[in-house]
Amino acid sequence: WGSLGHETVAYVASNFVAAETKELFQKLLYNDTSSYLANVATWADSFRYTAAGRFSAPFHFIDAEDNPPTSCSVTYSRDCGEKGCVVGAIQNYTSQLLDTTLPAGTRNMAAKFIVHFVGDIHQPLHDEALDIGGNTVLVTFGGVKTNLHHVWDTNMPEKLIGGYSLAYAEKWAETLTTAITTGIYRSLAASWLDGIDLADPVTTSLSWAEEANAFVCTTVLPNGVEAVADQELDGDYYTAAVPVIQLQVARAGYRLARWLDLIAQSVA
Ligand code: DCM
Ligand code: DCM
Ligand code: DCM
Ligand code: ZN
Ligand code: ZN
Repeated sequence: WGSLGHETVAYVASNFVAAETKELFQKLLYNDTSSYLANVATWADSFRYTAAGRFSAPFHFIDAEDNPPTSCSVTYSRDCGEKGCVVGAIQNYTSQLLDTTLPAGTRNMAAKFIVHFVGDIHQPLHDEALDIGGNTVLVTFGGVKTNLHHVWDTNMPEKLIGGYSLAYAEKWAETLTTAITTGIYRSLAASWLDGIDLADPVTTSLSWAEEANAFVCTTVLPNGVEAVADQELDGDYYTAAVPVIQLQVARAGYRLARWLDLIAQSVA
């Protein structure tokens, strides 16, 4: 996701965490405002472009070597590369957050990574190898030349919400929070936490990756790459994508809240 998606995931999570979780993460992040998670949500995207942060570039995705739209799947052994992947990163940085003997700076960085990666794993094209997660599929959106990955990360979320500032993210998060507590997701949200297990971050996050990757077959590339390449996607394609974007950002925020709660309970 772009900054709007990541900050919205963070605000949704802030709306559901326990008081003790908020206290722990405000301390780890040196931020006593209500935006303590949103303010660090895009840090990992700046860090990966620095010399010191290059190692973390593969941690933003898992390159599922499946065959959309005929067949979608994610397998840890097949798809998590030598240099790592988002599933392995969630495991590693979760374990750092659980180790209270580590230096504060290490756990600060781990917290920033977890907030970001739980967002990215819910973006369907972050769980797909084909065409480098859609980055080499050239398309237009509203007449502007871009690529399929960027359309999902940024163009479609920003068209839906109307901007990308922190204030827009906070507003989108309020809408999704209401949908979770009293609206269209009310009867579903509990099941989003099925199988969540702090003792097994790989199985837990792989299930999130498989669920997102399934949308590559149904919604991202329902008729294959040829059907979207060089096409204008601000039309029926956008209309079909919106419910998936809303759902995936809501799920990411709700699951991030529970993941941080489980960490806070474990170190208490
Ligand atoms: N940004 C965004 N959506 C846009 C334009 C920019 O999410 N339509 C993000 C990308 C950068 C930050 O805002 O992280 C600053 O962008 P810029 O340098 O283009 O102002
Ligand atoms: N991005 C960028 N430069 C930065 C920070 C962010 O270009 N310094 C943008 C490029 C991608 C976006 O971050 O569109 C999303 O990356 P990801 O989906 O891994 O979060
Ligand atoms: N990306 C991905 N899968 C890949 C490579 C990159 O999901 N195999 C994502 C990370 C960024 C965007 O695509 O969100 C652009 O990546 P980069 O800046 O590395 O080109
Ligand atoms: Zn992306
Ligand atoms: Zn990222």
